[in-house]
Amino acid sequence: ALLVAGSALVAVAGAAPVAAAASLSDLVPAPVSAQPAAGTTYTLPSGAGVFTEPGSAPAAGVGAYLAGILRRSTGYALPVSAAPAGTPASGISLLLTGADPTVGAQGYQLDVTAGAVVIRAQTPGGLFNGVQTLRQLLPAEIESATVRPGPWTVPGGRVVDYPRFAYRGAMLDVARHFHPPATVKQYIDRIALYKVNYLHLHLSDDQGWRIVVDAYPRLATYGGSTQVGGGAGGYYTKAQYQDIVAYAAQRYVTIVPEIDMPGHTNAALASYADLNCDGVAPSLYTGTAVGFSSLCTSKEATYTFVAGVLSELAAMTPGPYLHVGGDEASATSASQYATFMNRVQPLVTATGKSVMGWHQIGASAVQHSAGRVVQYWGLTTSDSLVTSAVSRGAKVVMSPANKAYIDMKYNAQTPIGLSWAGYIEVQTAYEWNPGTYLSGVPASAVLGVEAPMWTETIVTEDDIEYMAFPRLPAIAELGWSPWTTHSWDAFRARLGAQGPRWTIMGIGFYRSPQVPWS
Ligand code: TNX
Repeated sequence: ALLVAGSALVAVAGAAPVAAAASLSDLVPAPVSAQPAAGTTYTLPSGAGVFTEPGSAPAAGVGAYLAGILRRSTGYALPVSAAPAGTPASGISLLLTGADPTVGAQGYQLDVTAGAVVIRAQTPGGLFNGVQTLRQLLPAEIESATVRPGPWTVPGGRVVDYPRFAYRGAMLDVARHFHPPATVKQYIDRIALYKVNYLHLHLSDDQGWRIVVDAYPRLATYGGSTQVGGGAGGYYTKAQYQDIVAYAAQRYVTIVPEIDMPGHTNAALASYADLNCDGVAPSLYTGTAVGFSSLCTSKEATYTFVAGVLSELAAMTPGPYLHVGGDEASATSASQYATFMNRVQPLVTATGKSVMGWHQIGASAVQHSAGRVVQYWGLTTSDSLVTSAVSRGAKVVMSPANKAYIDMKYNAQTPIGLSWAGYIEVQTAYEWNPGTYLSGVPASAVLGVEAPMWTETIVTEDDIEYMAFPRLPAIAELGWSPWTTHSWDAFRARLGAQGPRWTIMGIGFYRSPQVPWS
């Protein structure tokens, strides 16, 4: 309450050029531990440098990323160089030694004294997560694209932090409406702010095929030529896809590509008549129905096609997963579905990747393979398909549609979005525990969480941001923060303190009345 009162005072004095200091207690996601050093503040001097672990090109890359952000608003030169031996120099150090061992592969330790800021981690990805925390500890104006006066203060103290779950994801449906590479990159920047480390791209559906496959060129040129509502659609060239993958990797985000099958395939079926059981290609589809299309599960040509598509996709995807969809295959019988998946899953593992799919692939007739992940999107808190998969060793990514689907409307007045899974206000998105949500699924079987954004009604970058903010940070916190920190009242206050940052970044977020926006 004190903090809220504090920021209100600053708002009243809004004309003052002084940037308001941030607080160690306002971090989203909440850290494992944050101990303030009362009365201690670090102020970034104009001559500060960024010092990175000697000999580590990835650490230097994280340093360059941080300096790039800080230069825009501070106007300082912030040269990046190898850290000198001994006491950390005045400035910001990113080191791969000396972190508290509890931080593990993705965590970090952040120490702020009057003389220096030091982030320590065991991996460059851990440093990157520490950098996101440091951004939130600087005044909101640090996110400005133009030079601001500062002062650029950081509250003193120590943060030791690491994630609850290894997988914290967002999904973007680029099939229902095509979203160009620049939009995907912007979304990657947004999700990285909240330590989300996977972006699942839904690359194909009835309304469009969005990735070039050299062996089947009409998938993109014809299958990608429209979208919901009949617009021009589009697709990624291989170079564009690889550029997105590389951009994501620089932000420690792994791309999970999805080719949805055997249903949700009208765009492919329209592009290649041979994939249809009757050999007749349907028309392109621009509506929003689901469950009407299927690859022909009894034709050998289908498996030649899937093998070709998956091998080209795997060759340009460094991440561990290929997502095969598998949802809403209503035009396919249960036995045809199992036959299909039992042919397709080995095609994934043959590429060296692990199978990921919507939880329907958990059916007992569908075989398990090492590293398999099922993504739960149902509306109930027990599911026999998930428990069947888990009993055979699968891990689960939790995306319950009535909690985590950020394409759902916030309320009846929300101008875009769907509502089949209900309205999802911020509190609804936040108030569930991914580790205990599904009965019979222990936390140890939960790989993490993902917030899917389907785009039947979501067309522009602004649409994406309006639906993602503030719910994406809520799901990100469920994936990152220890359950002991979970508190709606504390979260809404911390979330409210993010508002000025989003405004400065140009994010047109939903001003939920549930949140005390500062
Ligand atoms: C269901 S949930 C779908 C998608 C739709 C979405 C809209 C799931 C795996 N499939 O095909 O786009 O609802 O919210």
